[in-house]
Amino acid sequence: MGRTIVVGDIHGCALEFDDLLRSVGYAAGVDRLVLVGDLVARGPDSAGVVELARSCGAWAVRGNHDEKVLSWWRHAQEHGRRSADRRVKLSERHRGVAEALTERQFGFLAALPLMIALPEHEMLVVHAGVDPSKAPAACDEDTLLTVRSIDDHGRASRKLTGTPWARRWKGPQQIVFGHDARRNLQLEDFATGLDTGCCYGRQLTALVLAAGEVIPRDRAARARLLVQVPARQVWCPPGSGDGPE
Ligand SMILES: [Mn+2]
Repeated sequence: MGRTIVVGDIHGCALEFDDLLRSVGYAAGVDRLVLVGDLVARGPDSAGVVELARSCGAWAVRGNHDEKVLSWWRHAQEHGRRSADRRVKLSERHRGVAEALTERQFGFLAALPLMIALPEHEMLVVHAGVDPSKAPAACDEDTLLTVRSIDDHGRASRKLTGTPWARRWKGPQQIVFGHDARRNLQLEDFATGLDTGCCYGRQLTALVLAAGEVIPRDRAARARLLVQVPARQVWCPPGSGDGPE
């Protein structure tokens, strides 16, 4: 049994995804690769990312950007692409992704769950997070795909104002997530945020656990399990009206 390598939001950064796999010495068929979602959009090569994930047999949870292009594809499957173009509004960048992905790549994204439990590491993986006032399994899809904060009324919110949900979550499971590039790496007692904004020219981050290793609660010990590669360039300029999401 190999290691478990959990990778933050890739967002179409296929070169850096490949750099990271080399950097951790990923062994195909031995190590388990788990992606926190948002494989697509913003970066230059969404299809390349999905293809690499698929060919590695990666596990992944669905992110909000993956879900966006999937909503178009599901409609297209049932009613045709022309109808989908009319009925499912996509931004320019999501339209580009929808045009680039093959049926097989869409099929890979469509099969992704919202949550992956890895009991041997005492860990859950979700894209955005959970509402800390509920059990993870009781959280709705919108929360799992978009939550960032807990507002003044104690409600889960997708906004950056308020307390990071990860700070409020008190376990018992450790939750590993992405989606919050603005807050960058988050190391809380029971949660680890891996979206370090690769598409914005920062880093792509992985958390690497040995077989059966329980994810450490100690933050310094957890930080030592991180591997980062730098972005090759700024793929998505801040201030382009397309800021961290
Ligand atoms: Mn996201």
